[in-house]
Amino acid sequence: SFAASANSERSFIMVKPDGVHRGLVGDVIKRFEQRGYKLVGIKVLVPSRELASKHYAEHDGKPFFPKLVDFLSSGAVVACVFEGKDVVKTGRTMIGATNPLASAPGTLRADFAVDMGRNIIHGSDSVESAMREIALWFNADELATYATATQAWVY
Ligand code: FUP
Repeated sequence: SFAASANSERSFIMVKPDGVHRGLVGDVIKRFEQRGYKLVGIKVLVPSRELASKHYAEHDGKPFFPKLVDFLSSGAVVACVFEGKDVVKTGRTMIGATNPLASAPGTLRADFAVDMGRNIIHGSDSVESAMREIALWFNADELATYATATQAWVY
């Protein structure tokens, strides 16, 4: 059934430095577009250590945190906001498990990665995380509102 509120759910999806370095930006965006999700925000930047630390604040204090911040701020990332029905949960399914060796075949991490520290992509793990992350990485005026054919065909 049609539910406008569910269709406007948003997730923060980011191609991490290893994914950009390997030229996988298009592959990641293609998967989300062909599934029927709408790209409403996108930017390329080299994150500061401060931004990387804020993004991964939930891991602050864990043994791998310093290397995680080093890695995320080591090169360019492509930060995206995708919108559509159940995009947070479905996006996580499309991305796969944190450890690519444990990711289901057909997921982005299984198809493109073998190393937990180099798993090419980030996706918000809850609607609450998505709202926090989108506000951290984007200004409100960097997110577009527009119609797509996909909305009529898929939903
Ligand atoms: P995910 O939500 O799948 O990206 O996973 P987490 O938020 O749990 O972890 C974020 C990143 O930290 C992972 F992409 C890889 C890194 N990590 C480690 O290096 N070691 C760990 O034990 C857990 C995570």
